[in-house]
Amino acid sequence: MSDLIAQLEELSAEAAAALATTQTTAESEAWYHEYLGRKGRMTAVLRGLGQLSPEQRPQVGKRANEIKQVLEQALAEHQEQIAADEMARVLAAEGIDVTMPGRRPQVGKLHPTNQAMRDIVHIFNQMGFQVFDSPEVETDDMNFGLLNFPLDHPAREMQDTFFTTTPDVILRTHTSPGQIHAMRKYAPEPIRVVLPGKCYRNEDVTARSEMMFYQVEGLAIGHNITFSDLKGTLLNFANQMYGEGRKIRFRKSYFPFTEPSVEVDVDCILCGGAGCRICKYTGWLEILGAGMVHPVVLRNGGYDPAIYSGFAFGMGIERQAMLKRGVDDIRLFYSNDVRFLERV
Ligand code: FA5
Repeated sequence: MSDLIAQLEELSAEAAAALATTQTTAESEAWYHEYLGRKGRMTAVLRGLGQLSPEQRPQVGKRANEIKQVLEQALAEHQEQIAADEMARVLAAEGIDVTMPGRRPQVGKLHPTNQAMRDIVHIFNQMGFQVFDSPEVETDDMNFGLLNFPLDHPAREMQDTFFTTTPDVILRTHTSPGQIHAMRKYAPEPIRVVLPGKCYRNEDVTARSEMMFYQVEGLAIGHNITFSDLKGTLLNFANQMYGEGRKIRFRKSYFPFTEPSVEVDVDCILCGGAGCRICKYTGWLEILGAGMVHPVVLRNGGYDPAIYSGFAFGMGIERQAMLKRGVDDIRLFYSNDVRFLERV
């Protein structure tokens, strides 16, 4: 028995010394097969166990297991060291200095139009308005006729239209046709919806006007909805969008689909009403158009104007983003200049 243990000890010492001389992962694996593998030298020595008495076998077996564990542990540590050395050699060859600070990864962010759209929609969601999707390509009737723009009426020229080669099919000039879609879907149920989306107008591009821009439409229809509801809703919006304590003012206006119609201003977020370049020294900034839904439009949507009333409003999203972020040229939004997109 002591003979076998002595052989194991000797093999263990030899294996440990041999392990220290291996320098690559492949060499260390060859070492494993030579000493600890199924056909390795340790297994060969342990074949002698069969000649021992049943009392002696467990003692020798126990010692063999201990030696095996120690060698396996040594192999694992040695292989880790080899891997670290190999990595260091590769890095040194490539000239990489791992102690240098890393480069900040470029992360994307929402486009300012999308950010403003999400802010606006979120505010109205909290007031119980749900998003309603409606098409960007419309019939002339949806965009104008059903919204009470009489044929050949000069009001149509308020919005210069892009026509398509298909007669009567146009790119919508505003999100208001979505009012008809929403009403026809839900009438006679009361509704509160917001309709965000792209609009197109064939007009000269300037610092304030684009050919393609976004609007958010709002529509509430029910019993006893009054102008005060419109005012309360928009004041709440202005406070959340531009900060608590905002004042709003209504100026009379004209839209064929609302009666009465108003344009709504908020007190200048830059000068607080004192007068500055942004508000053109008026103290006020225009933020949207609105009014009570015209009875003809209610009827076209499927609501009886004797029973139902409603309000609607529509705002330009880029214009809201411009006010909030102090951008003075709408053309920057879609010129894809990364410096602008990073700044706002
Ligand atoms: C309308 O489009 C009405 N449909 C709004 C409305 C809805 C009134 C519901 C009443 C009830 P207007 O043409 O004023 O109105 O446009 C509304 C807003 O869209 C403007 O205040 C402006 O913010 C934005 N807008 C209009 N034209 C452009 C343009 N060319 N470029 C960028 N924004 C524009």
